Amino acid sequence: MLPQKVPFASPALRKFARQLGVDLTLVSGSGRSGRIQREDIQTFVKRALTGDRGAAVGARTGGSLDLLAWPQVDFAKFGPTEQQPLTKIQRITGANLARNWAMIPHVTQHDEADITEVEAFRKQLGKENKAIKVTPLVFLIKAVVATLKEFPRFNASLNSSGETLTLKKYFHIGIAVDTPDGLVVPVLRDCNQKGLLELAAELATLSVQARDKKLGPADMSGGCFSISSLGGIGGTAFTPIINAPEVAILGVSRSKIQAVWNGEAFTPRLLLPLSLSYDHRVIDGAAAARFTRYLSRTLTDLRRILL
Ligand code: CAO
Repeated sequence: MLPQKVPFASPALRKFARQLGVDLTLVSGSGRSGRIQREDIQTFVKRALTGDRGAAVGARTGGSLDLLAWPQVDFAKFGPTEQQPLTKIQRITGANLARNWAMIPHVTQHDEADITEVEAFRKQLGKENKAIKVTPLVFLIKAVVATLKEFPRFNASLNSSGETLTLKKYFHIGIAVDTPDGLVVPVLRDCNQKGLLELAAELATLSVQARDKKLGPADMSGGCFSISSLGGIGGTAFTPIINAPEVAILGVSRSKIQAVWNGEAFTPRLLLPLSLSYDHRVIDGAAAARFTRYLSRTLTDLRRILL
């Protein structure tokens, strides 16, 4: 086999290509002496996203999706329209989501946690600490860390050849934040070493920074596992897309009081819906069900975090 040509590209562009999962040997450079420009990578990704044959999203693993071309429709023929360009964040996030959805075999495990007692504790904390808003998400972060300790395979990354798993001994949790310009995922570091109030304060700071466009790449790198909470908005369940190279992500929907049979009578309990998407190459269904069961028990009885 002929050795692959090594393309000319600056270190910044190589990093950009790595983040998007683009194999530079497949990109034709339009610069001087075939040097690769940022636009060349963007065009390559666009072609891959629109299903252009030859632009292979799965190129790294040697496969091509070989999809049909994206439908070209003149919508104006059917009624009035307006063009709205995507923001830079939406374009970058979109390319990442498309790669992750196409390359990772996703399965979503749904479960729920009884957070009746946690909610009472949260309300109490809120009264005692008026300066800091403590939302259910902070309890989830602590419960997720305790669950990751119990199930280390969920705190891992698969290498690009799909042959080796890197297990992480640190607990950095990415939090999906909705901003007017699109979705970003800043990372809360060393969540195992921080208390609820410290995490609540950091989460508030990161959310404001995200919405003010003050986050840099360093704030969004190094995550082990992500949480996407739509609980403040509503809904009962959804399928979050894994944030590669992580191997799982937890989606959280809105908690609701429901009648639960306790063996003798129906009692009103506050139940929180959980949706765990996992990479089925790394995690089996049984392990995912055990993970969400453990997480649920931990949320119901937070003393388990001390174990
Ligand atoms: N059930 C019920 N209520 C919930 C809840 C849940 N699971 N989660 C949050 N809430 C409540 C909060 O307690 C808060 O109530 P009060 O205003 O009465 O105090 C309210 O909903 C709003 O919470 P919040 O959204 O401001 O705070 P948060 O800590 O839950 O979330 C953040 C912070 C940054 C994650 C969130 O603002 C956000 O951006 N979420 C969207 C993430 C997203 O888009 N994910 C989708 C990714 S896939 O496209």
